[in-house]
Amino acid sequence: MVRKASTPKDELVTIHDQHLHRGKGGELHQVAEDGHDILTTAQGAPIDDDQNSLRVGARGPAVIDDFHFREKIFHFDHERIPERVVHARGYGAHGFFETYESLAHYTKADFLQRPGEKTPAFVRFSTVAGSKGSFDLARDVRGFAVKLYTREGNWDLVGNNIPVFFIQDAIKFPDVIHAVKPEPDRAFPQAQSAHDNFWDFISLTPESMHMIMWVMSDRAIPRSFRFMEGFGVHTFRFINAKEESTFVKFHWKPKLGLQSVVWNEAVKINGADPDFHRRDLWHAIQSGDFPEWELCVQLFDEEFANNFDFDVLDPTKIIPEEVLPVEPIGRLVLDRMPDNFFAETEQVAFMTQNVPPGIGFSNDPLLQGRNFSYLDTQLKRLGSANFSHLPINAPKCPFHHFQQDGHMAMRNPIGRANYQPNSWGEGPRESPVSGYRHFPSDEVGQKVRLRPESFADHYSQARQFFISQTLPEQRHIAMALTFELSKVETPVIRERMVSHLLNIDETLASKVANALGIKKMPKPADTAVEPRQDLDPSPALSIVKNGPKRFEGRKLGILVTDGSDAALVQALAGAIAGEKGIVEYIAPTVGGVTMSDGAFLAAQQMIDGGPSVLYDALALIPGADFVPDLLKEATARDFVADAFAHCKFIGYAAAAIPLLEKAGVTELDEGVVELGSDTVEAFVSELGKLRVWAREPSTKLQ
Ligand code: HDE
Repeated sequence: MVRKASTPKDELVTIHDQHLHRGKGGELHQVAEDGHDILTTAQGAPIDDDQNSLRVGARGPAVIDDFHFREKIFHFDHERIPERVVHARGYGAHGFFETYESLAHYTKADFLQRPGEKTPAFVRFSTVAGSKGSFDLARDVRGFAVKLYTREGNWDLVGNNIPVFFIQDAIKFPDVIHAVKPEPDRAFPQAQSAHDNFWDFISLTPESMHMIMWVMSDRAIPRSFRFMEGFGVHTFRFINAKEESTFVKFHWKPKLGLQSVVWNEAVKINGADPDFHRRDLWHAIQSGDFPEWELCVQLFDEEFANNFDFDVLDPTKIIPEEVLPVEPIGRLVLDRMPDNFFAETEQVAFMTQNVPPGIGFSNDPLLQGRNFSYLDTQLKRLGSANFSHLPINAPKCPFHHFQQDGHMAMRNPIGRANYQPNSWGEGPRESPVSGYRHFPSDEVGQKVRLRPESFADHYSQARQFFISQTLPEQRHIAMALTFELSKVETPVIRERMVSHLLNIDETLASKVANALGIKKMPKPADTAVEPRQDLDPSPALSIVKNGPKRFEGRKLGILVTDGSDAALVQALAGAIAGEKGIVEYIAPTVGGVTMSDGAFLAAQQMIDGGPSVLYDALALIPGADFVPDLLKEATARDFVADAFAHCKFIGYAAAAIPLLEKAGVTELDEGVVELGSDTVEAFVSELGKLRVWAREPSTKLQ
């Protein structure tokens, strides 16, 4: 019998005459005489003293009866599970997927039948190479794994923020991952591809060249999870009720547009805030600014596949959006952080083979290998075949099967029948009508280890990606290659990479060769087929061309001191709020400042802890009397110099001119704007452009 106790209301319940307290998650706690929750052992025994272990006298030896101490330490000793062998560092959030229109014509997937239907979702973003504790701004691919809890089972779209991959066959996955991870004899470098083993493998693996262009581009240093695309990478199938199949490629498009940082900034962010990406997602969701993506599809049939320039089963190729349009079919909104990181984000088990009826696989050899791998990895990490019993992994629809027992079985079949067929009339049976049916594709052939000839062109789309970039983005690719290869100690590996670049773009190759001090240009690498020069640029591949329309979701850092112009600060903050941007104040101390009108303004950062790399744009509004102090601070000078070097917009009050000069910002451009009551609005409306790339050649960073 459960009845509510009287004090305090709605919190205390009495069950079988025991007074209990209901916690946040609905769980019950034992209650002490004075009303606080009682700490218990895992067996439920209330604990009297959690500060001292049990011993013989105050200074004597510990005794073996101390089951509380023994249990506490035992459990602590076992708190860790193996980190993921790849994608170890990640951050997840809950949300929902909302279907736009019925896709019944293409797929019987239940969650895509009814416009407006919402399906619960969990998403985990990650880096690939680094350990769980590595920094967020590594130059790396980002994982973009989505679990939709549909009414006919979980659908896991385990994608990346880059639409191609390093290798064409899953059998090479251990090699590429071994090569990028810390070298086995020295155990460094952590979370970095800038070392010999990685570039040795890559330079011996021409099929990775298209991916290398993406990984050396700014795609690999995103500003935030919120501003990056996601891709299913492989060709999948939609299957409709008539058992007809349509090929499909999946894309996630962020509603707020694409944005990345520059490398010099990434390096500094890693020092200033190694959790930059997870903090960003946390704050966005906690402040109700829910990130959103559209799920888009490219749909095509066998005929398109047969006529397309490349093999649609080859995961090192894309179908350009200009060739085959990308159509939105629904939206994903992330609106809730997990209650507990370990229970949800760490224990979530994504598996490419989790598909509901209506979604199927193609013969992409990378996808086929992945379908094999993900189940193994969950057993290794989660330690039991019952990992699907964990709430984050369990379907939210009813499920019924005869799987039983094993470590940590939390749900076993009820009744006598645990097999099928049985004579007891008990238990579930298969349904040929509504059950999952694999697409009955015709498959014939010899059992061979053979790479298809249609996978042989490794350079044409690498070139297409490169020529689709704006000039600053091309510069960044050249700089990234130069940086990475400058960390390679073996000259022959550097030269081998340049020989591949020659097949992609000669100017790029010579730029990198010069920057590396290679005196004699190597010959272009041998190619199986002649690289094509005639593929049209695809504007959809550029980040700069697909940036935001306004400053929404971005952060302006305002440098203030005592005596800052209150009216100007208020006008600026108001204009940013109008654009749905975020403002943070950086002051000499985190205690805040007294403004020109005598009002107090709280600061979020002190100058030492809030370098300008943490912001998308900056405003310098110091009080004139306090500028001489700022001029003496290296961090204040770096604040301005970095913002300028990273091509950011800088607004300044006249009082800040000596600071600009001291930071070496003397040649002003359209991105460095004096702020006054008449210029604030115009300054803020320009911020959506994010960077003044025209400034870049004059900075010393390239
Ligand atoms: Fe994965 N991958 N992968 N991968 N992958 C894993 O599964 C694997 C590949 C991706 O946030 C592992 O649960 C093989 C491509 C993401 O929990 C493991 C191959 C793409 C995540 C595994 C690939 C991905 C993983 C490690 C080559 C983009 C993180 C832990 C055939 C389309 C999911 C785990 C999360 C995780 C195997 C290639 C995306 C070992 C064998 C291509 C986003 O099973």
